[in-house]
Amino acid sequence: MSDGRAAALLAPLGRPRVMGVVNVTPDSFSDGGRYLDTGAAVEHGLALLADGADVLDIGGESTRPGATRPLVADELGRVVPVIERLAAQGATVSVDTMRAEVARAAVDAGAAIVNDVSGGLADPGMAAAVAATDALFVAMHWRSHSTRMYDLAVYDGPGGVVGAVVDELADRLEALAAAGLAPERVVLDPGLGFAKRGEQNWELLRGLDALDALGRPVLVGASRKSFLGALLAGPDGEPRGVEGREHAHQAVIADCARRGTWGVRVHDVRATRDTLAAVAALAGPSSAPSSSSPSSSASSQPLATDAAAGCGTVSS
Ligand code: PMM
Repeated sequence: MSDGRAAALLAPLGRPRVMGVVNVTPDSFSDGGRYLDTGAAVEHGLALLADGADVLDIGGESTRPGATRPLVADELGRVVPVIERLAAQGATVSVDTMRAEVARAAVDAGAAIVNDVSGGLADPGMAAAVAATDALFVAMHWRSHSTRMYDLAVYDGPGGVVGAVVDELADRLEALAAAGLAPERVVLDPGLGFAKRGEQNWELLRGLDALDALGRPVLVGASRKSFLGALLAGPDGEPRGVEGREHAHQAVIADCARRGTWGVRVHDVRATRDTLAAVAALAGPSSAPSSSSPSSSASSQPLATDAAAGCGTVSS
């Protein structure tokens, strides 16, 4: 087994990698049912690539609050054909799964990243399964399946939600290493919206630099999440709907870019690449992209210098 692919995905890029979301599910909170058909999912993935996605994250299980888990066979049937077709077209593919069996099949089908929202907690076989491949592993902060997660959104320790997330991700790194998955193959994610209530998400975003103490690259998934809807609630207190949250999300993206975040998981790739282009331009002329077209600024071309983008953790 070689770590070549994982190392290439971790090489400094000078801006966050853009992971475009392809939910092959009937019930995801923002796009459930739109890409359940293999052809529609592949087409959507290709559109996201054209918009400038560096990675496509293919998921077959919704994690929306209260969601029922699909059968393993159904999850496999949703994601594997989509991964095969997108990987065959040269896309860098990630699989969003909590199941070792799905992770193995996805890597066999061409996935380079296993994105596990449970960080390996949901399936005790996950760490060893990924360790036996050359895939990169995204370990997100998680406390339970979505049916119970809000009961567990309690962060009473002295470090609050930031301290707890750092401590629990440190535990994950240790457990993954004990199961054979080296920290060098792991990206960490604070898990916005997962066992976190509205304000706790903002606290985490404000305190994101604390994750750097763990020495691993960081992925952030804020796109369309309910804490943005709550921020933008109307005078009647009604949260802003999913489609009206993108401008606020792009402010989060700009902040992630400023602090050198390794990756951002997003639904609107074009808006994200536009924001990243503006951030790079603001960082200085030497870091400006060679063209304003997102798809022409290939993922191997830095848009900002590492120093400007603060990418110290990315190359760790
Ligand atoms: N959020 C969702 C699904 N997968 N993976 C990572 N690593 N981080 C996230 O924040 C994350 C994720 C839920 O969002 P969706 O239903 O729009 O996919």
